Amino acid sequence: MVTAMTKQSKDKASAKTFYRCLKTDLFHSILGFISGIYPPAGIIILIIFIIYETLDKEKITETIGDFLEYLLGFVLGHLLLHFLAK
Ligand SMILES: [Ca+2]
Repeated sequence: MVTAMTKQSKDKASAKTFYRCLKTDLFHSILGFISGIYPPAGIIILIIFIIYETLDKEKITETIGDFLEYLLGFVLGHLLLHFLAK
């Protein structure tokens, strides 16, 4: 019973971490998306993002992932702009 409870709370904790990660991943992509749609704000967002990621003490692979999420959003935003301009 105790082990079952522990497993359950562990599952809850990992689910929480998963959703928190999903939220921040989405946030990075949204920042990139805004940057792709509106480059004048994008340059400011990018500078703040780089400073934030530099100060954010985490594994380099996490940081690279964050930049890839940002880049994905940027490309999607830019693509949208490209097709709307046609
Ligand atoms: Ca980060």
